[in-house]
Amino acid sequence: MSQSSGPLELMGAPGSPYTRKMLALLRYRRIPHAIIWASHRNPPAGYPEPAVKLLPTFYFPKAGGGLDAVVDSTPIIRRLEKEHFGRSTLPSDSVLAFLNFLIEDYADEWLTKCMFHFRWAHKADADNAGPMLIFWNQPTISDAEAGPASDFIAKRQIDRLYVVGSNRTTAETIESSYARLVVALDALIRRHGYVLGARPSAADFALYGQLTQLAIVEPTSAAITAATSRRVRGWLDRVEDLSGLSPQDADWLSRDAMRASIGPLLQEIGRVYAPFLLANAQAVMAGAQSFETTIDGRPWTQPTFPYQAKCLKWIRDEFSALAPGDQAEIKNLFTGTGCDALLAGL
Ligand SMILES: N[C@@H](CCC(=O)N[C@@H](CS)C(=O)NCC(=O)O)C(=O)O
Repeated sequence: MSQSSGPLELMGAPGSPYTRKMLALLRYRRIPHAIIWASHRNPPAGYPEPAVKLLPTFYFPKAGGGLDAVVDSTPIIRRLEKEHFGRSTLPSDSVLAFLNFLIEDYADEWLTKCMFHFRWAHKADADNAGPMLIFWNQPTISDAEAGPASDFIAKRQIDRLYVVGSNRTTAETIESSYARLVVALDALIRRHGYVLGARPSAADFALYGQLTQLAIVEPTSAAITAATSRRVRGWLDRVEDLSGLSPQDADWLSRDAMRASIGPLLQEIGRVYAPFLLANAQAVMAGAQSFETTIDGRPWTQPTFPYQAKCLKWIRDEFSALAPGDQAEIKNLFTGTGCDALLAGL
């Protein structure tokens, strides 16, 4: 276990999008860190357990000694912004900062449906992912043991596809949403290099995390990405390590540049993620175990997800905290994108 002056330790896995999100962010921010490749099923000895066992788990030194096991990448990013100065991933302009929050949330909560779906819904992808999940964790396992272990994990994950809303009816909605995201991302990278300018934001790292799997590991979605945009793959390979970038404040998009470029990504978020968030939050409020709605013109059904009801609340809280002029700017940007529904009544 490290001393408080040592690198910030975290436990994660190469196949975990949120682990990859945070590793790339730590590299960009030049925060000394040490990744422990492990899982909660086989955790490193002597480290505390977090209240919710998710990857990555960060081990923050406690003031009085010892370590605090902390999960959830979005608040951890904000904590790291307070504890480490410079090379911020949060735009200085409040309108851009709000967009950053929304896009990060979309990547973490919607794109991860794409990731889980592409990983397990088609046989060719599941046949690839099963062994990968084993070898990412246990490089020395024998082939004789790896086979049954991989079959076990694949069956468990395939049986859980319904949890994220992946089924025969929703497959087209999920897959076409990923294909459109690649096009929208390509256009942003082409103009500016990153999503919100010539420097990366938390939103870039969130998109990057999911795409380290979707665009590289899963054969079906990797093929879609390569056929649509090799630029996106080039961006991914760069975002992995941006420790040598020298960001300037002027590298964030101006409001004019933002107005001219962010529309297609907002259209995509409004098309799939906004209706999902609203239907899920309504179901949580009604105490329903599951819900049915329409997303992108097709039926959608899945179990309710209380955490994602909080995501909607947090988006609305971020909006409410903006000055009236900034709120008006966001409302203008959202008009006709479907994202306006997220702010109903505000
Ligand atoms: N909101 C969390 C999500 C983290 C998460 O869902 N991690 C996945 C792995 S990528 C996980 O640990 N799932 C539970 C499991 O694998 O048992 C974050 O942003 O860090």
